[in-house]
Amino acid sequence: MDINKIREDYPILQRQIEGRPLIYLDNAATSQTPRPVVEAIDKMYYHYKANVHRGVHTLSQEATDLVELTREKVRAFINAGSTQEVIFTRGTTEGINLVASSFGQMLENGDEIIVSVMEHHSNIVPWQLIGQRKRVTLRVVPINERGEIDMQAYEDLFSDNTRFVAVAHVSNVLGTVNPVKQMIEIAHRHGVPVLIDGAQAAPHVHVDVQDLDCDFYAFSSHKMYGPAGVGILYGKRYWLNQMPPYQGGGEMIGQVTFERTTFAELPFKFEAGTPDFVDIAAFGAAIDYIRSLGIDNIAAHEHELLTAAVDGLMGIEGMRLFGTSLNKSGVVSFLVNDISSYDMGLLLDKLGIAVRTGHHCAQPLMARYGVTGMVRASFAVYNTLDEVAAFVAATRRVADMLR
Ligand code: C6P
Repeated sequence: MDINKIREDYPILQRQIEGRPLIYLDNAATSQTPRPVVEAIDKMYYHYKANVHRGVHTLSQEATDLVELTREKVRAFINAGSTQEVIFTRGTTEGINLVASSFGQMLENGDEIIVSVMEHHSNIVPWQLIGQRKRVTLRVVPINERGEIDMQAYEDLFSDNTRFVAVAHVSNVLGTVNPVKQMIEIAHRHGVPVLIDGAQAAPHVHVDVQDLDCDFYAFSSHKMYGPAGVGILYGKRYWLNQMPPYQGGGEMIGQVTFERTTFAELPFKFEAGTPDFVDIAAFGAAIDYIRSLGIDNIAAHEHELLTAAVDGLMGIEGMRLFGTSLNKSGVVSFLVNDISSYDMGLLLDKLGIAVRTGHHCAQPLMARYGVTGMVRASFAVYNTLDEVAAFVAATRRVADMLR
């Protein structure tokens, strides 16, 4: 891959921050958007804007075709068996809330849900909300010092009351790529369905939902070079057919009377209201973009950046890295001595470097490590080894200043 050529598709990367070239290392929060995706948004507004699935007129049919084309692109991207299993949402958060809220109605008092200690709040709080209505408890899988799931402890957590497992494919803080295929196999041996939070995996690792055999898989477009406001929930037809609708409204119905309503077929049963059809269509362009680069090429490049960053940071006195699993995606979280993550982030910004600081929406994980926040750098395909070197040098400089 010619990274300099790739960078030309991102005008934002030409920006100066505090008089220095922007080095954008907050890709796990959101990635930047290349020209073909922005052009797809423009094209929708300029030529195809019409509500979808509702009109006989040409514009509406064309807009509908573009949305359904994205559904097919997503199906192929994650190798789902059918487009009926691909639901458009607003993002990972909404996808998980959909499952927690809908599947949650089928749970009983005393049931247990297994999550891991490295989950993002999006994969903790929706399950706790069920617990407010029913006596459902969370059982939490611990991790070892490298930030890897303790598989024996995971297996030991299953009981006769376990009804669901919800785990991240890739941790947004540690970068750990969890052995989800094995975790799903274990859960299925106990007859328990599994939701995978794929927010940090879909942009970086090859996802095959049939090979994983997961029951649900949620992810967000805006972390995948796509527009904000769109997400995907994959769900096995077997479960989606049994689950009650998440929201009511237009599009999700079969027949409505004041006495009784029947619901639409999948996937529309779970898509109440007008979807974000402009951004959904543009998400199709983002998937084309990733496919044209090749997810394996992206992963290999990010791994090179990660290795350089880890090697460089380890040379800084007082450096503490969090998440040292061998199977790790392009995320590096750290603290230097007792320098607060906020101070470090603020001063890195003065040097033009965008990193994320704080608890990363993973407070239980922060508690596990006995800290309140970390500094996190996360990589995307357009980052370069020179940027990594500048980031390491800037971190050393700030650390020396604040020591
Ligand atoms: N993590 C981060 O900086 P949404 O906001 O719905 O697109 O994604 C939520 C989400 C769920 N799971 C994981 C593992 C995530 O990393 C995220 C988003 C961002 O780490 C923003 S908090």
